[in-house]
Amino acid sequence: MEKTWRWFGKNDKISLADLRQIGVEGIVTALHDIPNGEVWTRERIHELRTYIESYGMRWSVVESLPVSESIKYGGEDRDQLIDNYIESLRNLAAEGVKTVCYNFMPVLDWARTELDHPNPDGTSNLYFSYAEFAYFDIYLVGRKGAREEWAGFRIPGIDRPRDILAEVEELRRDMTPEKEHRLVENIIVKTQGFVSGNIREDDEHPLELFRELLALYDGVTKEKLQENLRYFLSEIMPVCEECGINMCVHPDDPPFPVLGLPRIVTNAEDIRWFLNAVDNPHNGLTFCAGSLSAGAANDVVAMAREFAPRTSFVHLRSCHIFENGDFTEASHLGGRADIVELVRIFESANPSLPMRVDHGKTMLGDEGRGYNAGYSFHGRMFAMGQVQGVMAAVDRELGIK
Ligand code: DNO
Repeated sequence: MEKTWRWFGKNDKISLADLRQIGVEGIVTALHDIPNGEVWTRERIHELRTYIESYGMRWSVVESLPVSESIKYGGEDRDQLIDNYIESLRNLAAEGVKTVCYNFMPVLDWARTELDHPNPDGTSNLYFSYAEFAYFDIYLVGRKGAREEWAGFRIPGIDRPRDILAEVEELRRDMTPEKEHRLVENIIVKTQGFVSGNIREDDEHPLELFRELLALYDGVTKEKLQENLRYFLSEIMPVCEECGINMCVHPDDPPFPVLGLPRIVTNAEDIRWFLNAVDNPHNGLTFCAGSLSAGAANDVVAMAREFAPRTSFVHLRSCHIFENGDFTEASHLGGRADIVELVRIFESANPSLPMRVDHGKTMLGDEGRGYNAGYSFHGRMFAMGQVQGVMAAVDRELGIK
């Protein structure tokens, strides 16, 4: 696979010169400063592409060309927004950037409750706690019906019953305004600001904004969201075919419904549905082993075998699920995803697939450097070294040069 790295543009604290030193061949990035829904002009794409190339790498993948909320919930202006999307795709293709990652998650691009959960070895990781998430939902967002939903909640794939409401009340006993502030920051600001454009780091009232965004999805069921994805893909596919663009949807992270919002890319059945709904080789998948391994019922290796032919981009990362269902991000050589086997599968399927290591521990001075949540330098570099070693061994095994 092509070794790529997610780089957040010229303001990223990690430079392209640094990345060349650690074996990076291709860059995964986006025009992060362009508001969702606006056209990416050819000039802007050209400028960033040539900047990347001046460092001896290529712009391999766009992550992400964001899909506006209105396209997802089916707003009145969705056709105009799809036209803009198509224009951006044409401009990207004209500049030779032809792999485009996006997601179809309503409102929240990804969710974690803790960004620096300590590990016994002194490093820290991202973490998802159901109880903290439910606290946020019930007491901070104050979503109507949230308490009732959590009362009957069963964690998908986990047999052990769990009284989330009792845990929420226990958390409440020790809650402080600082802890509440941190939860809001973790769930809707620090994990979102740099990727989604819905909420920015400097928004003064993120919770109010968040409630307005949630309200856009009142009455939007799983079926409706699927229909809107089908509509979007059917509209853009002719242009993707014409220009050779591979669209690759990112699975939902975590892969289960949150905050009453539907989720449609969570497991093998969902993925089969969307690949068949618009059965075109340009309609493909970002195989994010991390997101999929956070689903207790997902067999990640079996999914890789099944979906490798429709995978255009690979994210290597692995989750560990605790007995109670909470999850954390494991080492890239541990956890549920079995990255060694995944490398075998994807190297055999297509050795030129772009792959990036996803997330990394915070370690060796990463803390306090202001990196985006999950996107440390040393932690990701360590993971990249591990994955490069796995790839070299697998390639030898398979006779791939
Ligand atoms: C988080 C990322 C996501 C991903 C988008 C793709 O670390 O995996 O933000 O880039 O969902 O559209």
